[in-house]
Amino acid sequence: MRRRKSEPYVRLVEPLVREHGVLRPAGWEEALERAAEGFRRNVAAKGPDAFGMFSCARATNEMNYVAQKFTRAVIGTNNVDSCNRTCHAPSVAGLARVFDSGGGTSSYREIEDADVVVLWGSNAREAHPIFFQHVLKAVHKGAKLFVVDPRKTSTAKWGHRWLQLHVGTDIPLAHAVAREIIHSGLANEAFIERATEGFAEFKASVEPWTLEVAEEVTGVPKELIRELAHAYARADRGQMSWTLGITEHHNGTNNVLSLINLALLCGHVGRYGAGLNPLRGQNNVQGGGDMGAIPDRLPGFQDILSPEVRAKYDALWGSTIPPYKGQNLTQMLEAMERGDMTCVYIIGENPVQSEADSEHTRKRLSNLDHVVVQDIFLTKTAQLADVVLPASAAWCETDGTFTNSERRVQRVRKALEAPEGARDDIAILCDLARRLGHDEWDYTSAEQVWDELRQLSPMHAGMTYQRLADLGGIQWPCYSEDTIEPSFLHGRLWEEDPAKRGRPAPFSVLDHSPPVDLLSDEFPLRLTTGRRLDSYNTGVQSSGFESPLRRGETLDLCQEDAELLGVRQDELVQISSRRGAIVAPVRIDDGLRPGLAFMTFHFPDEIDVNSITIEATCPIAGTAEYKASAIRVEKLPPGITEDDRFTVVPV
Ligand SMILES: Nc1nc2c(c(=O)[nH]1)N[C@H]1C(S)=C(S)[C@@H](COP(=O)(O)OP(=O)(O)OC[C@H]3O[C@@H](n4cnc5c(=O)[nH]c(N)nc54)[C@H](O)[C@@H]3O)O[C@H]1N2
Ligand SMILES: Nc1nc2c(c(=O)[nH]1)N[C@H]1C(S)=C(S)[C@@H](COP(=O)(O)OP(=O)(O)OC[C@H]3O[C@@H](n4cnc5c(=O)[nH]c(N)nc54)[C@H](O)[C@@H]3O)O[C@H]1N2
Ligand SMILES: [Mo]
Repeated sequence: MRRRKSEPYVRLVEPLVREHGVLRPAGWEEALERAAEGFRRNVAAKGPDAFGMFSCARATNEMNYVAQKFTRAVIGTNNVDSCNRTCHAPSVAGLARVFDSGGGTSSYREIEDADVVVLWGSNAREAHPIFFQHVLKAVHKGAKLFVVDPRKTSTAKWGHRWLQLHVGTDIPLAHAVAREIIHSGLANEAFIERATEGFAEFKASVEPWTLEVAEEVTGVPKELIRELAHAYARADRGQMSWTLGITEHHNGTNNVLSLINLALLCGHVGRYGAGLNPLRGQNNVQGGGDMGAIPDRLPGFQDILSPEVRAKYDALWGSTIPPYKGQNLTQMLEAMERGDMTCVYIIGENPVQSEADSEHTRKRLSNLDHVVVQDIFLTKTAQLADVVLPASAAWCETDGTFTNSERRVQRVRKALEAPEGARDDIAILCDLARRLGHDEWDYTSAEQVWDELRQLSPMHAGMTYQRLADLGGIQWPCYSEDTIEPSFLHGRLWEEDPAKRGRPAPFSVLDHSPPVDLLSDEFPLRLTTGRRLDSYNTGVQSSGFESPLRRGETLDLCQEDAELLGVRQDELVQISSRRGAIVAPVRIDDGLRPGLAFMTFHFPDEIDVNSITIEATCPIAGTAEYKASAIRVEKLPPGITEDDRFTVVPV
């Protein structure tokens, strides 16, 4: 079978501006002036909230600090966000609700010392291979690994136990685990009494979820549910890690809260070795949020609604930060549709291919008066822009810091010169700020930016570049230059003295809510989407190379479903949802259950999977339900050929 291959993206080395509908090369002076003028015009016409910033989770902390400062201090709005919205915003929201801080609670070293590790909705073997090495070290030392995933992933193959639940049934499963722990007398009553609140209501709410009921709803045999409950509760050091199988749902935050409930029940938080750890997505998505590239927090996770916090920033920045939360990425896209947001500055994001229901996103962005895209490649999003600005690649061509999932801030050093014609992300932002009337914007080094941040963010205050280099990175919080805090968070919950213990951690009462895109006779199969080791997100940085590992996009089905549909391995089929249709080859995967299909979103130039996903979002966090769409799979109708894989057929 002939397969169409994505072309590699070519590095952007000169700015582009749109003229008579097409992008043409321009000098930096012209492009920057066009970019600045468009922002000026839109803000003058409709006010600062007509502006939106998509900041870059692959770029440094310093660049994210400058991007959010530009949004707040130069433009005057809090409309700034990043791809954290598409993945772990529910983790941050859930953890912050219970513990006042949205970070993962322990360190990689502690995973190695755990005796039970649960990977819930996470394919760490492929998506977090470095973290997974730490898990394997724990396994070698005797830890028991449980994997909760609807697919038998390569991670699940390493698990001692694999719990194959139906997509979207995580709350019933977590509730049944909780009920079993309570009924077996394994709950940590001393911890519950001392450090939590709302246990009685929680206990009553999980009472209906017997092992039998849960087996019926989740598809996981009750013996396995019991085994997970007993192992996790009896563990001295129980580690719970989760990723998008939990968060990318219309009720993602509630899913996260259902796992936090289990840790509270067993006292598996606030101690060395026990913890709750969302494995973050892009290399610096943790740092982007910490730097305030989110609409409701200033750098250091400080509340935008606090007048004292804003006053501190305004004093140093000479700004007037709006006293209300900005729009998150999901809300910004809605504001574009309403006409309330008319200009956007997108740094290192490719929303046209990464957002659910991509046709809808494309329309929303196409309607804007002014779109500026700053990237290292001419992405499909950049192709819609009015101005395209070529940036240097943060990971090898700039100086700065990144923050990983264990909250460790580490130095990044420039190893290569950026190609001639590309400019540093921070330098571009400073130039634009000056054109918008802020002559004082003249950062000459990443360290200068970092030292400004350290003055404002207590949790970073003690991390000088020198210390970061000497210690090989430091986990936040780090309040002063001569101290290091414990590797885990929330030790306060174990304090005897109530004053030191602080706010109790609340249990959450949660309802089961099945996926929004309902299965029906017309759309009888569940499609879940995710990652593979060989490719990266929308493929911009990983497309166009040959490798035996790499097989391009496929529709993965189990043998039984393939036989029912009368289709074979490699046969092209049409896949339709309530949004549209695509054409892709079948791959038989016996790690799937009848009724469940899997695709990635890594090859959108060949097959645009996000043209069929649903954009139902979590009302608390704004994250889309990428993990559950309803589809129909058919043999190719007569007349449709391989070339039609590009066509979105309206249904
Ligand atoms: N190689 C590679 N690594 C990456 C990336 C990449 O593109 N390629 N992307 C990075 C990014 S941005 C992120 S956010 C992370 C994501 O890392 P992961 O979240 O681990 O990756 P996914 O494959 O999206 O989803 C994880 C698993 O969720 C399962 N799942 C689906 N539905 C459900 C459900 O209802 N319940 C449960 N319990 N599980 C379910 C899927 O079967 C899948 O195996 O990876 C990062 N690392
Ligand atoms: N169907 C489906 N869709 C999904 C998901 C899913 O599981 N299923 N997962 C979602 C998740 S978790 C995420 S995080 C998103 C990812 O969505 P995006 O972040 O939109 O996608 P990426 O492909 O990672 O795009 C990153 C862009 O950053 C640019 N870039 C890299 N380094 C730099 C730099 O230093 N400076 C600048 N200026 N640009 C740079 C790259 O060239 C690329 O264009 O996709 C989401 N979409
Ligand atoms: Mo992500």
